[in-house]
Amino acid sequence: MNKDEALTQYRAMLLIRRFEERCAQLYVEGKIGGFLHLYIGQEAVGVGAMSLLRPDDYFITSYRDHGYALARGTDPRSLMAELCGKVGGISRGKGGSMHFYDVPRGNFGGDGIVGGHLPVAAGMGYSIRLRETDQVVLCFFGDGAVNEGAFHEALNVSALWGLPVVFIIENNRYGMGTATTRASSVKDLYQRGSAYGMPRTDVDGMDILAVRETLGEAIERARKSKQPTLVEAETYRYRGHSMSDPGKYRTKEEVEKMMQHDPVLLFAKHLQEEMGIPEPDLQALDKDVIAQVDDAVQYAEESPWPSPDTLYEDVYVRSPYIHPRAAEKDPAWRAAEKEDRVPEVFPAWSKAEVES
Ligand SMILES: Cc1ncc(C[n+]2csc(CCOP(=O)(O)OP(=O)(O)O)c2C)c(N)n1
Ligand SMILES: [Mg+2]
Repeated sequence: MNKDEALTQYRAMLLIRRFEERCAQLYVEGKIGGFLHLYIGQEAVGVGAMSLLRPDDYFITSYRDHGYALARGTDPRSLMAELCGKVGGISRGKGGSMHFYDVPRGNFGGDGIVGGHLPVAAGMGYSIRLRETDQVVLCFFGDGAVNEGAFHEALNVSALWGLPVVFIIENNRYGMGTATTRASSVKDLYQRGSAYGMPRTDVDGMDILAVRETLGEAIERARKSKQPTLVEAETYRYRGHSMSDPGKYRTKEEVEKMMQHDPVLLFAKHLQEEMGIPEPDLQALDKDVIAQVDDAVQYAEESPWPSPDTLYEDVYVRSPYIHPRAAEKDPAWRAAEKEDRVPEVFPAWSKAEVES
């Protein structure tokens, strides 16, 4: 990583932190409604992961989803407007915090059902195989999702069919108020991959450099060898599960102790000590990020509310998959039908294809 790349990633981590600090304020002021789950403390995972993707790669996430979008380059203005339910939002204000999408950036959205998006990630990987491209899918989820049936279904089929998906558990030690140790029969969650013969590993999720190294290998394996990987990133969320969490399941001392390994501070130290970047430069960057967030808030506040006439828009996709009888006459359905079948014998990738 050269200096420019390192500073870009540092800026992305700061942007997530400052953006979400403002989100918390806006929520208290009643300007953001619904649920709001903050990613603060986990920035190294999302930023490290996004820094490795190609523009044509995909990702899909749980409801704790703002950070990945910002790291992937979604405009903070359109994200803030989305969280405020305004028309200028990336999903026209109808997705909100948990359900916005940014398909041009390969963002297939947040999902409120724990583990519900893992089979979707497998489907995305399957579509890559059918189209015979070398894209990859990153699928982010929490430690709580590993106890859902969908996790096991998705891992099994991904290993069986050789789907190019990297499954990333962000073990932040709690699923709502339940400690991971009270919910999982095994301590090392990544070892669950052994049941499906899947390559697996864990990584310090507070250290962006370690995250980049580990995920870099997993992404390469998906791209070149069409093999999934299960990665467990050990991390910590500083804020409550959502804004309504009283936090009685952990002590203040525990949170403070974890904050000593803050991913932003850790990376700042690396930038100063190993890359010779002076502290005032990092402070100037922080000021600039704060100004960018102020601008995003102003944009969101000035953006209008969606008109009531649009209430029934964007609910269903007019798709042959949803209306098969009507779609019989539709040429798109006949084309789609071909892709919609799982072949009896899944075509093996030839050695030449893998190596090319
Ligand atoms: C299938 C399902 N069960 C329960 C819930 C309620 N719920 C929402 S978030 C959550 C905790 C998930 O924790 P984890 O997967 O560790 O993610 P984190 O919030 O820590 O990022 C639960 C139980 C849900 N949304 N979906
Ligand atoms: Mg968790």
